[in-house]
Amino acid sequence: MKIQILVLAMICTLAVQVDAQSIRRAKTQDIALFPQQNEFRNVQNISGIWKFQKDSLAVGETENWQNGLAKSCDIAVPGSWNEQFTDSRDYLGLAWYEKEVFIPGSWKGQKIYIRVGSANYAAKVFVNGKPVGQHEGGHLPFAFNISPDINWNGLNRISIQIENILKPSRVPTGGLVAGGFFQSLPSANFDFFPYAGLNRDVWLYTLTPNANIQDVTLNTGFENTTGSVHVKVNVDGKASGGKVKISGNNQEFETEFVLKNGLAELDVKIPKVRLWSTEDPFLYKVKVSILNSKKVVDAYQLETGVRTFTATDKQLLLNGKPIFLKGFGKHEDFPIFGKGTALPVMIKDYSLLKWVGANSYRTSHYPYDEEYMNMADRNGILIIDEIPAVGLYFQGDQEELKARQVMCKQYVHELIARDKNHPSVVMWNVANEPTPPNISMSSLSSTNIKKADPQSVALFKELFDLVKELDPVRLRTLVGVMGGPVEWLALGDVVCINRYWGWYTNPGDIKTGAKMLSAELDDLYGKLKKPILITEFGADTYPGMHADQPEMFTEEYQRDFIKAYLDVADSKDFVAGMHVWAFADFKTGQGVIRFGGMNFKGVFTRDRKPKMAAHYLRKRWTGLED
Ligand code: GCB
Repeated sequence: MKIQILVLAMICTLAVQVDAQSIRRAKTQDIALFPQQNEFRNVQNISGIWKFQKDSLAVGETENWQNGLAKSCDIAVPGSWNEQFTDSRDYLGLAWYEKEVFIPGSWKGQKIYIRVGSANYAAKVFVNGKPVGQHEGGHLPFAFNISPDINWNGLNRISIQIENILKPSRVPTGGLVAGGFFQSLPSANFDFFPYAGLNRDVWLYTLTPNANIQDVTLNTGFENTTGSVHVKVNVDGKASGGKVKISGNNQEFETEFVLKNGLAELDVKIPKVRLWSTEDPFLYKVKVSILNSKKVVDAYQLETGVRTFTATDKQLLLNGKPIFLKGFGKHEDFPIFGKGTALPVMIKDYSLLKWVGANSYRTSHYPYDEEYMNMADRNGILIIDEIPAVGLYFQGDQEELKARQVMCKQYVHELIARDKNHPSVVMWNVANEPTPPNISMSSLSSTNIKKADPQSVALFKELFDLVKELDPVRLRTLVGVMGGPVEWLALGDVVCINRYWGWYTNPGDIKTGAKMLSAELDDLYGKLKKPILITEFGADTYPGMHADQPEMFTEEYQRDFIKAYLDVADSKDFVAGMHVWAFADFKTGQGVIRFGGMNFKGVFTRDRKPKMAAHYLRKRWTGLED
């Protein structure tokens, strides 16, 4: 025990030393455009098998591990480190990744960047032993220009130091001194396993040297049968202008633009537009190219769906028509991969979403891999895109609170920079279940909700305002916990709540749970007059457990619980969507409320087999029998 405390103290001291060094931090603008291979740009995916070495005594940097790992083993990238070995499940301290890569001579003269899809939680990147940058926060990419550090005469050593210690100052929050039923190992303040490491791909890519397209922002609309795409182009370097070509549906439109201080904005009209919708997720191609001295010097191609997504006081409207959101809260989670990108699982999940009749999901509780977003665009699935602000609280150390707010703002910047052009993304969510002080199971009644303290309202308002500034068009929300204050919910354009009447309260009593839900919904709508989504409701269900009279943890109870909630929702015209918690069973820490370190509220098992509830939902949402 004493040794553990000593090691932890050393890790913390070193973490502070590392942060104190003046290594540049990642810039948000560098992740705006996903690396692309075309006639001006190159990409090399350097994922695969890397070298890996734990640094539990935090000596790596002083011992120059960035110059080569002496006692490494193999590790797969992408993939969390926790389940790839037999001794690292709960290890969250420092660890190093290393890979030697060859950079082709044809890349000489270009700007060369490294992009890391996600390193959970804090990362420092070295190229040939030299530090090139650092980033905090898992689940979002970061990139650094590494051109000056390239060795053109042989291999290049890429070293990435990662650390995932759970701390109260971090987002999501962890390392709190907890007690009672909610205590878990690792001590996360959130209900999913804090999988660490290089969870997504790593790429090297080039940008054109004198001028490159740095960002493109697309916003779409339509009037009658004419669509419009508002295009904003940001250029880094010397370019005079360029053109935007939009093509699709046997049409092609080209518009030229002039750059002023590296910026141009223009509108492209599309007569007889084919709108993007859940039934017909049609995507137009948008190609931007820029010129210098009449010569094209860079180009970038995106896809866009022309659509609008708005809210009335009761409904959500896709292209002006009411749409009811049917779907789930999900996780990136799979055995052995952990939070590592698992493409076959992604494909399977989209086919199951279609099979069950869902039209939407929430990226609970953090942004997902870019491929999830691309697939949502192509499959007509609507996304509530969430920053990793889960389990925020407002009492206690003010410095920690400030640090968390800084992180939340960074996440908002990075998420919108990365995902702003996806037609599938219809709403930004700034937090899941922030916790008011003194919340307890016995206070979870709609009638005794306490008023929020003004400081917490101000902090959320700051996040909502920032979202509006960065994306004036999309809807904004915050997902509220049972017993949470109404003032937080009031800040959003849409009210999202997670509810477990008949599970965490009134256990075993679905009927009373449904009544309480119904009463609370009426009360909330009366106060807020905005559409309400129930973004979580569900029951842990051990697959294969049955009962003639529905009983908690059986498949019958889960099915009946979900049915009761859906029936309540159907009786209220201001409920605009129902997301079952959860899509699939997922790994959590160990604790008495998580049998086998698992949350079993999935309607699919962790390996994606349907439980009874999944068959029930399919029938209810599609009308189809199996
Ligand atoms: C919640 C949380 C989610 C948990 C879920 C549960 O409200 O948002 O992260 O997994 O409850 O199952 O308790």
